[in-house]
Amino acid sequence: MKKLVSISIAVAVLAIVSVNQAQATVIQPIAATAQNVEGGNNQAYQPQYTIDGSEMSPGGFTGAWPIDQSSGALVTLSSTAYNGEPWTLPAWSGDYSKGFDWVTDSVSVSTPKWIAWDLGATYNIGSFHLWNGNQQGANRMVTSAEMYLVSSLPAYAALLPSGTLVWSGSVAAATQSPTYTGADYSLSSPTSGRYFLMNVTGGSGGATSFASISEIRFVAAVPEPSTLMLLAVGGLSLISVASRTRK
Ligand SMILES: [Ca+2]
Repeated sequence: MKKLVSISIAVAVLAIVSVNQAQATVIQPIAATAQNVEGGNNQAYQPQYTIDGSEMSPGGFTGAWPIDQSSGALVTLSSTAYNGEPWTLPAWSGDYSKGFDWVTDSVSVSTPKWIAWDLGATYNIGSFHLWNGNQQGANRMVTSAEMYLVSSLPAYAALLPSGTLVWSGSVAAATQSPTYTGADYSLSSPTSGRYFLMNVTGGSGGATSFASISEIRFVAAVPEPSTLMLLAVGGLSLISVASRTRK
């Protein structure tokens, strides 16, 4: 009986530890492409600026971002120079080859406005965290979009590829302040895949303006806490039964 009690305690402790460690894994995509880029593929508005930590602070991208290593939570992300074009920043010294965000061509054109990301490996994705355009002005944000699971990273200017719709909805506006932290968006259900594509369906400037995205990260689905809790409860019940039997 003593052995059973020890095993039960071990199971319960393990389960409780697992619950505490079930933190989300944040995935930084390794590559991005887009259907179009403002200004006929302007190099300052390229899709890769949604995955490189550009426009993020404090102190710029340090490598530890966006996860707070002690708490496992997304840290506060913000613009180091919101509401300013990249070349107005001293850090960029007029280097037009560097930017902070992806900017679509006019949303009025009939071709789809998509941006796609390669996560580098297959993950079971539960949600994504998106920072809407935070520096291009109130009329340059995404207001609605769809997210698709696709089989590969499409080439620049390709038409909307076939894929599985995994999310669609409104996209919250950026605050255009240095404390802007973006927002979480949960997929309809956890989706295993490597390539995800966002089709922009609406912009804050209406049909004649552009829309922009500052940054994105994908978040892996975590094991159902209920399953782990059941394990823990099961273990504790065994302990309870065992101690009662001993009396
Ligand atoms: Ca960026």
